Amino acid sequence: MVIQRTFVMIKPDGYSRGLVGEIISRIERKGLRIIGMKLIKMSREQAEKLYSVHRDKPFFKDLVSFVTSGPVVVMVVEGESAVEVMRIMIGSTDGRKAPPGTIRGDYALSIQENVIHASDSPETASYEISVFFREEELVS
Ligand code: 3AN
Repeated sequence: MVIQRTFVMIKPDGYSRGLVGEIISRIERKGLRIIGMKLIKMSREQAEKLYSVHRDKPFFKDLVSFVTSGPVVVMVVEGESAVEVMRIMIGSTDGRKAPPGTIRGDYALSIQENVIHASDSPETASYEISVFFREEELVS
């Protein structure tokens, strides 16, 4: 058993399309536990921190504009192999290629507007969690 924490964000397109309940249900039904959750309008500073690995990519500016364009739901999700399990549940980055049954496979047709983000490693997870949550805000 490896209990991990991961950072999950329902992006502005997921929020505006009314997919928050569906996504939370999938996470809960899988058996993972939400131990922190906020509905926020992300600041530019938070967005630049979240996507700092993409700072030099041509899509960085657009990406920051997109994630700050409307409300997002940020979550800390905990459970057995939570990082890998959430990555499998969300599907690959390009919604057109993500398999049916995954969140992006079922709800996204775009690379940028792909409904959801989840950390890609335990190290990234602890960094991303720290951008949005203080330890005291998480339930144990
Ligand atoms: P993932 O979200 O699957 O981990 P990353 O980390 O490669 O994918 O990319 C982070 C975010 O950057 C993606 N969710 C997407 O919104 C955006 N992105 C990635 N690649 C592209 C691209 N080629 N064009 C536009 N946006 C992109």
